[in-house]
Formats: sequence, structure tokens, C-alpha cells
Amino acid sequence: MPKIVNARVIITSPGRNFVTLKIECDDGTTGVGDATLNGRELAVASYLADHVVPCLIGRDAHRIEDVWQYLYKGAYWRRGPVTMTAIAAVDTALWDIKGKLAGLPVYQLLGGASREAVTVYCHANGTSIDDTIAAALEYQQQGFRAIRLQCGVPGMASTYGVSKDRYFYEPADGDLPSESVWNTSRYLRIVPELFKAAREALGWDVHLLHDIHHRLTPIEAGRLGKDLEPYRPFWLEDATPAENQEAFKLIRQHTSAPLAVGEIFNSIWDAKDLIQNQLIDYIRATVVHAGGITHLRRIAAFADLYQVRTGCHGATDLSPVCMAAALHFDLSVPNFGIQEYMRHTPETDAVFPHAYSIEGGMMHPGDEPGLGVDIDEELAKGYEYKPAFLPVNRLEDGTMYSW
Ligand code: CS2
Ligand code: MG
Repeated sequence: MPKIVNARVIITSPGRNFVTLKIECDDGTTGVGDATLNGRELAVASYLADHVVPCLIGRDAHRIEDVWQYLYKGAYWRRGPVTMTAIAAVDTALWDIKGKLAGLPVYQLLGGASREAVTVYCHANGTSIDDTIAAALEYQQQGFRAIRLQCGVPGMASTYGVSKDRYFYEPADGDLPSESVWNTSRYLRIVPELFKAAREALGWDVHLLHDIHHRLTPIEAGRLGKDLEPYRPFWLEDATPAENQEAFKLIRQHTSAPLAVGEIFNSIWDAKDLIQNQLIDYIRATVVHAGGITHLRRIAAFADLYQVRTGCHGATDLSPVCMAAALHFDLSVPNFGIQEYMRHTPETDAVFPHAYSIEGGMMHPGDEPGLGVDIDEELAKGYEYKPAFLPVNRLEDGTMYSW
């Protein structure tokens, strides 16, 4: 049996902070797992180093499910983003090791390919509708078949999803949270105009997505969904905060616009009512924050019973290790919907050499044994961690709001 003899938490910041767990077996085989939780990285690093790694040494690396159950039930304080991100990192690294020892890419261990490649969506954004459409046209020419549209809101200095840099989006922008101001009615006016312009410019053979990012009440989301129906959105994401899963019933009563939710979910329990009551159409949970490949498979299998498809989160604050693991999962899962893709910077790609590739809006994890990704520890050493917080949002009267 491949015995775990070491596990190291590697914190590096090639343009943004990443936390990676590297597990080593007695035969020298290693595996990696993403443990990055944007804005709370050190909490997961400590959870792993202080409370998980000591429990791993000496265990059989093949016993992925037993280790998962040991860390989940053994925590006593179950679930939550920090715990489930730590468990995810261990789980992902063990799948990487199992693939390497079997000489197979992880998707083959998950039941083999269910499709030739993974359809991804990219992000077109701009301070104005024209800028956003120009970016979307560029992506359409590159062959992307699904494009997320996010544009600035007139009268607001900044808004979610509109990046300072045209190509690289990084929301964690300061050593203390920056504050942005929000105005719902201005937002509700501009998004239908954006989609109308997008359909006129891009036509109908491209999927158009939008991320509301938790900033509407259920009835406001119903209003926006109804306004966007003529433009056939592929999905409206995070339409309203999802702690109250029942809130989505109200949205469903008003619009047939497909709904996606779940990038901040960390276990099946966050999505159970949404899925079994068919209140959503896509589940956004992903490998790094929802307990790894092992738990994400459970969520997807449950979702499949209710015709809910996957739509894994894939922002730049999820490392190439998570992207690689997600692509192996995506290639195999029967009820695959779509995969988010935000390019990483060249310095990030250099720290995390990977086999996955992108061509014409489709990705493939590659056929290297395991996950086909690693961390270059020498390069990683050159990027010092620095605190970075996600922004906060206030209404114009100063009321704290969702960002
Ligand atoms: C966004 C993310 O990609 C998305 O759909 O919601 O960019 C999210 O804002 C970041 O991952 C937060 O760290
Ligand atoms: Mg989102």
C-alpha cells in the first residue's frame, strides 16, 4: 500500500495568493490539491498544517473515501468553507496519486470520458455596453460558444465582474477590503440593454451568461429574469443569496430564465432543497470548495436525478490544480452543463505546469496519469504571500450589502 509519509502546505502568490497541498507517499509518488479560499487563505493553510496533516501520516493513500469520511466526521464541527476546502485539497491530492499509481488520467478512474471535450464559457466585461460587446466579439472570433457578459453600471464607480485589466480578473484587491457602492435600480435598467445589444451584435448561436452575484432580492431577480427572457440567457447566476433555498421558489414563479447557483456552497446540504425542488438548473459547486472530487461526484449524482446539470466555478482564484481536477470531473460526469474558464496569468501557469489545453472554446484535461498538474516549488518560493481581501458593497445610504 502507498503509505503517506509527508504532506506540505505551499503558499505562493504569482500575481494572486494560492494555497496548495502536496502529499508524498513512501514510494516517492506525490499528489497535489488546491486549498485556495480567496481572502481567507491562511485559515485553510493552518487548518491543513495544524489539524489535518498530522492525521494523514502513515495512512493508506489509496483509501480516498475512508480518509474523506475520517476528515469529515472526525472534525466534529462539520462543513463550512474552511473545513471543506481543506478536505477538498486532501481528496484531490489522493485522486492525483491514485491516477499516477494506476498509470491513468483521473477521468478514467471516474468512469471514463462521457464526451470528447469540455465546453467552457469565458468572461467579456467592460465599463460600458459597447466595451463589453467588443470584448465578447473578440471571444466569439476565438471560437468560444459561451460568453459571460458583465458591464459597468452608469453612475457607479465600480461593480462586480468588471476588471481593471481587460484580460485578467482579480477581485481581491487590497490589504483591507475596498468598498464599492451599489444601486439596484440602475443595475436592473442596464442589464436588459446589455443583452439586447449583445444579441444584435453576436447573434443567436452563442450562449450568453450573466452573474448577478447575490445582489438582488428574489422578486428583483424575477423581474430581471423576465426582462432578459427575450434574449434567452443561458443562465442567471447567484440571482439572490442562497442561504434561504426557498427564496428561489419566488424567482421560479416569475421567470423561465435558467438559474445557476453554488460557487460558494461547500456541501450537498447547501443545495439539497434547491436541487430536489428543481429550483435551479445548474449547480456551480466545484472541486476546491465542495469537498473535492469525491463529494462533488455525490452532488452531481444527486443533481442528475432532478435534471440539474453541473456548471463548475472556475475563476482565477481557483488554481490550475483545481482547474485540472474540474476538467477530469467534467469530462466524465454524465450531467455536465458547462465549465467556467478565466485564464490565469502566465506567471501562475509557470508555477503550476499542467497538461490541460484549450481549443475553440473547449478544454481537455490531457491524458497524463493523475491530474496532469503540479506545482514548481522552486518558482513558487519566489512569490511571497501578501494579504488580499475581497471588496465589500454598500448601498448609497451606507447600508452593508452583498458584493
Ligand atoms: C465569480 C467569481 O466567477 C464567478 O462566477 O462569482 O469571480 C467570484 O467573485 C470570485 O471567485 C470570488 O473570489
Ligand atoms: Mg459567480
